[in-house]
Amino acid sequence: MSLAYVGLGSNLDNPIAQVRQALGELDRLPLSDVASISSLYATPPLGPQDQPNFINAVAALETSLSPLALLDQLQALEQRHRRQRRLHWGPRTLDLDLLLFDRQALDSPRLKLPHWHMHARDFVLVPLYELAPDLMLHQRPLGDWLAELDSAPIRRLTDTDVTPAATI
Ligand code: ROI
Repeated sequence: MSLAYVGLGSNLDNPIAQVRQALGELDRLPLSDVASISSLYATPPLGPQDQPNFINAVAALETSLSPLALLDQLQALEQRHRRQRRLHWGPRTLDLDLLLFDRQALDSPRLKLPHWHMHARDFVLVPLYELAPDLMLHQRPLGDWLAELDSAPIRRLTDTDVTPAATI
């Protein structure tokens, strides 16, 4: 069994529902179970500003899949959400990023572990820190990376934003 962390993001077609549905779907992937999920966060877009805010979250996944088999599953899941990605760094219905896979470091054309630039993205680090405050990233504690970021614009959704989920 391996422990993988997956970043979720959406800013189209009811993003809260997209992310919550995807969390349920992650739990149903073959040889995989969701071990924990972060809160959902409303985050200002990185990249072009003329697009809606994103909803971001992170899930911890226990899996017996290999990193590339898991990546295949995540990409198939994105396609099932009829992912739209017409513009580079533009709005999307669902993004699933494989952030970490145990302590593996990988630098292949299809997959880089840890995920490229995650150490500089508050919409990844803030939910990840919720799940794994003791995690090390590139030999530094997650909290040190976070301290360097201005995560002020990120807003954790509360029960008034999100009605309780039926299944997760
Ligand atoms: N911005 C935010 N806030 N959250 C994302 O998940 C996200 N994903 C992206 C780009 C367009 C770079 N910006 C983002 O792919």
